[in-house]
Amino acid sequence: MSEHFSSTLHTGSDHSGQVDAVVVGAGFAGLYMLYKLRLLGLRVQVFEANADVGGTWYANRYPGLRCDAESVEYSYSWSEDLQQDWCWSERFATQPEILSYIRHVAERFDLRRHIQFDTRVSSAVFDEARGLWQVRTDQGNAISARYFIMASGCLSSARLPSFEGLETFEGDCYHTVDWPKAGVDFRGKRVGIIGTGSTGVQLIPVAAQQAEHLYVFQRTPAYVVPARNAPLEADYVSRIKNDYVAIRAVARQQGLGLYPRPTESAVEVSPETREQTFERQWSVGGPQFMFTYKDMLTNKEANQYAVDFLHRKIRSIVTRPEVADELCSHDYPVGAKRICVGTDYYETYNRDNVSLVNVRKSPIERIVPKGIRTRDGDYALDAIVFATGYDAMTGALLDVDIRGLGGRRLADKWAAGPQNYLGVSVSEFPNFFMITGPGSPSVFSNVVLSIEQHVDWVSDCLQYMQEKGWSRVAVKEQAVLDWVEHVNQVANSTLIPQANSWYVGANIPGKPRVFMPYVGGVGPFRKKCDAEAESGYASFEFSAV
Ligand code: N01
Repeated sequence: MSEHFSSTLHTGSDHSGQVDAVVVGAGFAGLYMLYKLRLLGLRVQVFEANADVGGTWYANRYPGLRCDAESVEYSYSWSEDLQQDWCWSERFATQPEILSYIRHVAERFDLRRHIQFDTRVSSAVFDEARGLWQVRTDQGNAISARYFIMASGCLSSARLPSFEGLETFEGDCYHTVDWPKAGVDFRGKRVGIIGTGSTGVQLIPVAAQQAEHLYVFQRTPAYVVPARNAPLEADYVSRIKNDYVAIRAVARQQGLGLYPRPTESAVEVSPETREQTFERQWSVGGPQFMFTYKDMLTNKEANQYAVDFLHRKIRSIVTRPEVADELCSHDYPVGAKRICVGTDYYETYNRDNVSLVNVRKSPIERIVPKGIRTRDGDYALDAIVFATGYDAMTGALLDVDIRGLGGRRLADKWAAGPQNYLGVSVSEFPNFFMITGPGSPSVFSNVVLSIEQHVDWVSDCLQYMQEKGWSRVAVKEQAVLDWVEHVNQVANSTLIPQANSWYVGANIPGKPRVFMPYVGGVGPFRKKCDAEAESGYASFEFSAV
């Protein structure tokens, strides 16, 4: 269908407050979902909690933020004109560049008029008699919709650990997920950053250049590979653009939807070859370090070779041996927490104005008016930055009070973990869809590619229903049970569940420890979704009411 719309298309809710679909979120997922629903001729209302499009790329503005997937891949593929016209300037795009891309898409495809900003959906309750979702927002909207679609992102619900005494701190506090639009000036300040995941790793080198003194409060060392970011050369871009359709087609069948699967095993090559190959990947930079050998995430020995290589690198960069030791992780396989991609991360610890505080050895006891108190002493600070991550994958979904058949709350149904089918559908929750929900490749892939796959699947399903004259769809319980078992089996055949990561909800006290993303690869996942559609959606029940 054409990318441009005729004037007969619907623009949002009518006067009775009813639409065909409510979509939550106007990031990569919500915008494409909106676009596809409009192609089906549906009336769509999107609610977005932020003041503009962009989702997590709108909220996160901390200095140093850039994508850790290559720009030419981390972008929409559904419009050939768009991918030909847009020019990424760097290998790994900065947050402002990604945000301007998303804004461009919203304008180019005239999507804003369907979106109500500064509006958080508070509840969605399925009215069984009418077969409609009753959706309410914090701005007083009450709207009914045939379909309710959560496109709220996997990493959008911020997590602030409950540090005692936080309210007594006399300096400034920031969470990286809610960074002031005007920016922050750390010049002349003593700054503490808590957290060394992907976010902390990007922020720390930049903050160190400004702060009078930077204290990094590290509980678990990350494995960090250099980004080796650089401007994109015109020849490279034109080669990609000439071949974009084919490149995207290949990516859709690959493991993460990004890099070709390696074929060699780390345990079958000689130590010299292994070292040279790791060295080559290190000099290329970027997260494909994890794609050096095919068994790095499945074989302990293979993984340990990679860990040993990274430890050697840390020790060769960090000049103070005792600091280098603290930066080496020993308690989880590399890749079992998402590998971090940084610029001058380890080099930053050679600066005189940077101190690493090991809060595993000496835990943070409380925040005090003048700074942070650990078991071994106080750190005087003017500002504290929390780079403490997200209630990932389920956080944003359960922030909304979603109730299905019999008034059952999604939060109760998922008390033991996010049971669903293909990461998209939950039994007893008719006409409810999630984009890149738990149980799908989502965060364990090029998430833009996975978003497109899920959105296409949902819109194909709705088109199928239109053709059949059906208006209600619900997944069967057995399909959910089988899928959850499969997701776990695949995860358990790897080393990935072995870390206390947000993949398993370990960063949230009380969250059930369940492995959430699907790690079987985007290609196999797509095949399963396609097979479901080709079977006439055999795992689903349809009806006219
Ligand atoms: O969050 P995290 P993140 N006391 O949960 C520490 C994506 N992302 O925002 O590991 C002390 O990974 C915690 O320590 P520990 C990417 O997918 C992408 O960094 O729990 N420390 C950890 O070090 C990424 O994986 C980009 O022991 C505490 C840190 O806080 C995901 O977002 C950029 C603590 C949290 O790390 C999440 O990354 C940024 C406490 N009480 C993020 N509580 C791109 O480049 C927590 N920590 C695209």
